[in-house]
Amino acid sequence: MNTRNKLQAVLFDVDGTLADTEQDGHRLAFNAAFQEFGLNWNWDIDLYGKLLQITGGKERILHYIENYVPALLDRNDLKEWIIGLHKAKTMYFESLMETGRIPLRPGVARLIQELRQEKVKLAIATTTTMENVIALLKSTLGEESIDWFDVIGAGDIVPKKKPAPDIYHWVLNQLKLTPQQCIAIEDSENGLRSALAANLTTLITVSSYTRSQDFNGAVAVLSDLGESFKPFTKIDGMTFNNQWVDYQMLNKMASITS
Ligand code: XBP
Ligand code: MG
Repeated sequence: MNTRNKLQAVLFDVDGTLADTEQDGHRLAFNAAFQEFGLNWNWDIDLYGKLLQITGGKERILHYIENYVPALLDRNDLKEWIIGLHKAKTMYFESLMETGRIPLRPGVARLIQELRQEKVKLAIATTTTMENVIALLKSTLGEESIDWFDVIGAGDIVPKKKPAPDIYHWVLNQLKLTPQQCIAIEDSENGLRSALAANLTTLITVSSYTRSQDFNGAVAVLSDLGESFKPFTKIDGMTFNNQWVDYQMLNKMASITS
């Protein structure tokens, strides 16, 4: 193994990767905000799946308006109005997270602890709003877990959201690491395109909305990170002699692909 390329950091996506937050988290928060604003919009499970092609909540609302309620485009305060609506959505999402109803996905907590023990840096590269990341980490791993991450890149910190590579470039820059020293873990095609465009070896753990997407270019596509008592299922990509994703497997991935 080329020790020069030893794994230095793991860059985690949030929505769909750390936790399955979309269907019963973000979607419900959007609908609650719509209700608060007196809108008769309802993003059902199917429609929300289609809208997920557009990353970012504010961008998703604008896309919905353009395609489903174009009369609203005449509002001259549209941008501010969307910002207000999205702020309400973020508050609903935070309250939902406080209930603790959305758990981390299999293997996530275990892998995070293992990487900390191995002194591998942890980072987050996500499209979602920072408040959402904090709320999810607090409710699942506890308040102190926020400090376990060396860098958290979230939301509007970069102008172009995934599939643009900007958020990964930003995080790598903050970490002062090269892509060859890192692994990205993603759940969606948009996330994969973003990470690959930043030259990152990318592992996919599919989530409920993303399992039939195109993951060409991923080092491996797995059902989840797996646990010793509940191994992952390999869907595509390279085979590693592991049944759950651990430090050693990620290190192998980083050295093989760099
Ligand atoms: C996640 C997203 C986010 C969330 C909502 O994509 O697209 O927009 O759905 O978050 P990824 P906000 O997992 O690829 O980062 O409403 O806070 O934008
Ligand atoms: Mg995701």
